This record gives sequence, C-alpha cells and structure tokens, in this order.
Amino acid sequence: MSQPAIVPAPAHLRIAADAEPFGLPGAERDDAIAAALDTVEETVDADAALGAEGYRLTVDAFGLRAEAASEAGLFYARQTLTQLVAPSGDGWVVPAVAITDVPRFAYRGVMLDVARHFFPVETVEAYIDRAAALKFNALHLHLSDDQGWRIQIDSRPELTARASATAVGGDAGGFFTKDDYRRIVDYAASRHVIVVPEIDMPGHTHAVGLAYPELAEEPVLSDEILATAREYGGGTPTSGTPYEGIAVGFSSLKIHDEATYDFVSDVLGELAEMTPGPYLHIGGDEALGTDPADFALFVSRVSRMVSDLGKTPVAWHEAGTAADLSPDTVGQYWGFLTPTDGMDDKARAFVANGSQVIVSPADAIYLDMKYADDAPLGLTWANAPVTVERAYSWDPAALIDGIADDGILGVEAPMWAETLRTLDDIDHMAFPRIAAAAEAAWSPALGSTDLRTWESFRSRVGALGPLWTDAGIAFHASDEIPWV
Ligand code: TNX
Repeated sequence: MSQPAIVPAPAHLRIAADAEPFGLPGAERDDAIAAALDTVEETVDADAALGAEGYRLTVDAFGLRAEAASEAGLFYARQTLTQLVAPSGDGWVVPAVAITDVPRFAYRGVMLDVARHFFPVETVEAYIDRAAALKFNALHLHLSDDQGWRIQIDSRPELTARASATAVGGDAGGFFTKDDYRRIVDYAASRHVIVVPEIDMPGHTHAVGLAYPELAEEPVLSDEILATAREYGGGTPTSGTPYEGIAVGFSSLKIHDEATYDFVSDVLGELAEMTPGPYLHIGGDEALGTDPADFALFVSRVSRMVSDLGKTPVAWHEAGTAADLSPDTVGQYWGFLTPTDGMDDKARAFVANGSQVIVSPADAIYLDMKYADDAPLGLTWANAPVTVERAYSWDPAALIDGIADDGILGVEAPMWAETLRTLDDIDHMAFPRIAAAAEAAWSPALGSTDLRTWESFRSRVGALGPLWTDAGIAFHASDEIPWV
C-alpha cells in the first residue's frame, strides 16, 4: 500500500506490507466505517504509558484492536480507524498496521469568528465534527467584536437586545442563547473538545457601545481606518450606529471608569459559570484606540478577574508585556512565521511570567487568508496568498526564539469571518489547510519522521479526499494536492 491516509501523522506507524488487510462488509463507505467502529475491540488500560490522549491501534487480518488510557484516547483511535477504511476491489478494508500515537501538544485548537458573521449552532457543531476528526480538542469562539455581540448575558440584557442583529456587509446577525451555548458545549464535550469563549476587550468593542453607550469611548478614526472604510465599505464607525465594515482598532472601552469593570465582571462571571473548560479568552488584540498605558492597566486587571473566577486567562500576544498581568495568563501569538514589530518579545513575556503560549502564525494558519490572489473568499493582510505548502511547512518550536516545546501549550488555527457566510465557505477556507494545523498541533516535529514531510502530507491528504467528499465537506481542491 502507498501512504495510509492518516492525518495528523501518528507518532509511530508500522505498515505490515505483506499482511492481509481486515475485510469489512458494507456497500457504502459509511457502512464500512460503521462496521469497523462496531468491530474494534477497545481496552482502557490506565497503565499503558499512552498519556491522557494517546492510543494504540493494531489491525491484522483477524481483527481490530484499540487500547488507550482514557476515553479520549479511544476516541482518537476511532478517528484514525475511520480514516483508514479504504476501498478494495468491490468491498472495503482496513490495511494491516500497528500504530502507537500520542499528541505533541496538550492544546490543539480551532477558532471560529461568529461576530463578523454569525453562524448557527448546527454550523458550529459541523465545524466541531470536522475539527475533532483531525484530533483537535479546543474550539475557541470569538463571541464579540465591533460588528456584533453573540452571547446572551442575563445581567446585561441590552447586549443581545441592541447589539446582535447585524453583521459585516449588512448581513443578518444573531446570538447564542444560554441554551444554545450549552448545546455547543455538550456537543463539543462528546467529541473531547472544550469550548474557549472569547470576549474581545478593550478594543473590538463597538457593539458594547450600542448596548451600553456610557462604557465606550468615541471611535478613533485614523487614516488607516478611513482608508479601510473607503476600500471595503461598511461606512465610517459612528457611535450608536451598528458597524458593518471590516476596519479594526477604532473602538475602546473606558479604562478609567469603574462601570467598565462592573460590566466586565458581570460578563465574565456568567461566562465562567456556563463554561466547564478551564480557559476564558479576554482578547486584547489591536487595541489601537486605547492608550498603551491604559491598555496595560486594563488587561492586567481583567486577567486577574479571570483568575479570581477560577479560570485560566488567555489573551492575544499584545497583553504579554503588561505589568501585573495575572502570571497564569496564556498568550496567543498571531504574528508571522518570522516575527515582526516585537511581537516575539510580547510572546516571550508570557513564558517569562511562568505561563505558556498558543501559536497561531497568521501567514501560515490563519484559515481566512486567500489561497490565491484571485480567490473570491478571504483576506490578504498576512502575506496572502497562503498556500497549503506554507500552511504545512513550519514548526511550532522554530517560530519564536527562546520558546521551545515546554513553552508552548499548543497550536490554534483561527477562522475570521469577514468574508464568510456559510458552512461551505468555512469548509472551503479550512480544508485542506486545517489538516496542516492539525499536524503541527498533534504530530512530532516537522522533519523528525518520514511522515512529517510536505511530500508525505500531500499524499496522505490526497488520499482523504473521498472521505471528505462522502462526509459532505466542501474542501478546496487545491492543485498542490494529488487528490485520489
Ligand atoms: C486580525 S490578528 C484580527 C482580526 C481580524 C483578522 C482577519 C487578530 C488577533 N485579530 O480582528 O478578523 O485579522 O484576518
């Protein structure tokens, strides 16, 4: 057999080249997958030295066996098994393999921006399915931005009453009720995925000002913001009017007003209460409408509010150098593969504080970047076009000088939604590049095994095309991939 279609690449794979595969009944792929999942003999063995999420999967002509120390490990064994089901003659088989697999990083995330465009629960669930099948274990929901507030907060009813109805380009908005959010959390949990809710502050808060005008500063209209308004439309940001454009960095909460912290406390308190996962993301990116000293005061105080709620704060890398940041704050690096503008200094500050970073290099795994100059969907600012090869060909430990595996909590691939309206749009931008992010998050270091090469990756992804098609995933059939 050629490359087995396993993505992300497993840590250890032995292919029994001459051995008979395991035959499966079933007319369609789905039937064969169901038969494989029905047949696999699963063992939970806490002593198996497979860590919290690892697994062993053994296939020969006589059977399918999976072993793990946890339900999560067995879940990942089943994802691998699903990928291995292959057509053979007029039936289906699983090739004879022996796999021992453990993830490199504990945090393997995808982010979905439901603020620029709103996506209903069903779409979020579909994205959770896609992510979990690639062994991601965190869904970061970007729940607020200038264009809309997307989560019910009982103590602050004006947020959803006044600041949720609209989206970029005049499209309809929406918000998750607490029941919707719980449905998402439960659905994610059943696939071993945690939800990381983000309220982006103190910038990206124009929508807060629609609901509670007394908390918001007047928009700061720089030349860049006016130019973006001219280029992309959506009007000039104006207090009290919904914002439908895509400029960033003009809004700010009032930093020296206690009412702001009462508001943040109400919002974070309810969010902590409805979120079983350990993280609350406080944003902190692109606060160009906030004075830098005020920004530092704000993120320090708010990070401590999160810690006091018993959660671990996460913030975009800008917050790293703020004095008095809660020391457990995890930083999220969104700079380039080659850091610019001191963004690496900011990332290192989280590690110097004793915490870790999540890496999201924008010119590699911002899934909203255009694939090609003439692509209809996506943005361009992060050195687009971003090819599949660029999304793949980097290693987390080689990104930021002084930050190696022990300083890295994990890898996350953000999907910003300025240009995206449907699940098909999301699929098109995500697939196949999301598979590259999955491999950076789960698999051993780039180049450290035969499988962790671009040539191997292209071939394995190509072999997954039929599975993705049968699963209804509207992937981009990039000509960089030899699709089967
Ligand atoms: C940057 S980088 C943003 C978002 C935009 C995105 C579009 C960062 C943390 N923020 O506000 O949606 O670019 O690609």
